[in-house]
Amino acid sequence: MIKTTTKLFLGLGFVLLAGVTGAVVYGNGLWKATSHSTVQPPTVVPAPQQTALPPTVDPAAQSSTAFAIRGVIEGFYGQPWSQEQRLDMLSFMSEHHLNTYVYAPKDDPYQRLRWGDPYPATEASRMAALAKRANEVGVKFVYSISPGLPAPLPGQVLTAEMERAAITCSAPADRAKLAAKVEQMRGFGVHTVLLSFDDVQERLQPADQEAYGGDLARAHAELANWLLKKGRERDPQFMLWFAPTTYYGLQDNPYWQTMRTTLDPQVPVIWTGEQILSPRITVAQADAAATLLGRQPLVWDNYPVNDFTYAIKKKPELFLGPLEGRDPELGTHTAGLLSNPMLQPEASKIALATIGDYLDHPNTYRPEVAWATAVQEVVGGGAFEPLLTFAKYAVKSPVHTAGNPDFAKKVAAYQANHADVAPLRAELETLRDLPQEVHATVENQALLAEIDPWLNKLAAEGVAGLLALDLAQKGANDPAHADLRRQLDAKLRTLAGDPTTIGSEVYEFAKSIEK
Ligand code: LTM
Repeated sequence: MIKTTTKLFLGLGFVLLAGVTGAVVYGNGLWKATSHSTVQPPTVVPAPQQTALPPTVDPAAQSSTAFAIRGVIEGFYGQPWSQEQRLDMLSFMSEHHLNTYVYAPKDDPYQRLRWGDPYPATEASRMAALAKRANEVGVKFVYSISPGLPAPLPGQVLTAEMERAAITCSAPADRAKLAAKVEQMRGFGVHTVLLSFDDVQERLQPADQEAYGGDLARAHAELANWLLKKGRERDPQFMLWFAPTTYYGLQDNPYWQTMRTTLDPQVPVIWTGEQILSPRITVAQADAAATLLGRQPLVWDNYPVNDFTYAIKKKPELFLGPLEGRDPELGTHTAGLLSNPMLQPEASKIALATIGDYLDHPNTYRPEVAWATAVQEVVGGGAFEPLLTFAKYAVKSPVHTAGNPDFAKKVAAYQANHADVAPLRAELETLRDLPQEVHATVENQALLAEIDPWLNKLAAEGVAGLLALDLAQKGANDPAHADLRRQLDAKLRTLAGDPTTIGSEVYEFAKSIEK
């Protein structure tokens, strides 16, 4: 039985707690949120043939279950990565079995709001340099273009100019602009383009209303088919990928019905899993999505992306845990997997290194082992244990819903027997001293600059935890009791006022003693 709640929400400021699954769904823009109790794939449309990408690493060295497309999609909202960060990331990717980089920053105006304008000289030479580096290191460079009318972020106002700039899919002039942008990319050596209609408004320009009878999916699919044909005329290597407006879930819908019957079967289609931020992605889900989309899905995996912790939660978090919850056989049931990273490229490398391992040899992937290796590598020399201690407080995420189990055990032992306080105190002292320890051991300065706010927040929580323990060990009549309570209250107030979020279990422990 499928239980369906369909709601329309305008704006990004939205979090849906999806019933029994406990999954958190973040919606950007105008979108449909659906909760499912079971998966019922429709009985239509055979899966079309997949177009295999040329491998960029020696296939003999790969496991037979490796994903064909193993990538990173810079597809988040917020400050895009810099040129230097991207160049460095391309090298990192090629060392970590990651063979595809998709350029899709939501906040590059030429990628989205000003999609119709070619890159001016400076930006064009940067783009050319990126494509060149990608080619040199054996990474396929894919360019995303998002010509739809953006769904506004909270607080963002859509201007008349934005409305005008949005594509009219049937208009020859707009099609020419799209083809010209593809041509500009070809000039940089880019042969694959992702036509992105994620997070756009589900309404067509007036001329398209008429041309497509108000059918959004038809407008998108016919534009994509046209672009594929046009691109191929000019470039035999040209490939088109497609990010649909409905890009998650397992509920059949009119948009996907049109996609699977109308969109050229050679075009891989993006899907983020059962949710936008999917805790699990299974073979059964991928197979159901393949039936619904008319082709194996190209997974856009929203891990370790953290843009929504800024834009929606307004409490920035880092996600430093390994990839988890993806079936080992997924590589042969999908067209590939692209990981959407965090705003912080260095910190993202921890999860990305584990994702590279998973995508290359999913059958033997062990998250904990891959994680320790990744942390060790990203430190850049020196001891890695302090950074690992820090990372353990930043594992709670859409793919891993528990906090640090070691800390939980120490708290439980203390709560069961207050004499068993030493391990908890030692851990809190470690947290208090962690900024110095991490700075003394981590050689990767860029990483330190990225993580410092969270490092300092965690240390402050450690101090609060120590104050809480001191308070708990003083009787109410002790002269120091009142002063300790004042200090703890003040510390907790400061912590609560700082939106930087990490190690909330430490804060919760201190708060529980304060009460
Ligand atoms: O996931 C997709 C296809 N689109 C957007 C991403 O750009 C964004 O980074 C993630 C996470 O907030 N959510 C989306 O819906």
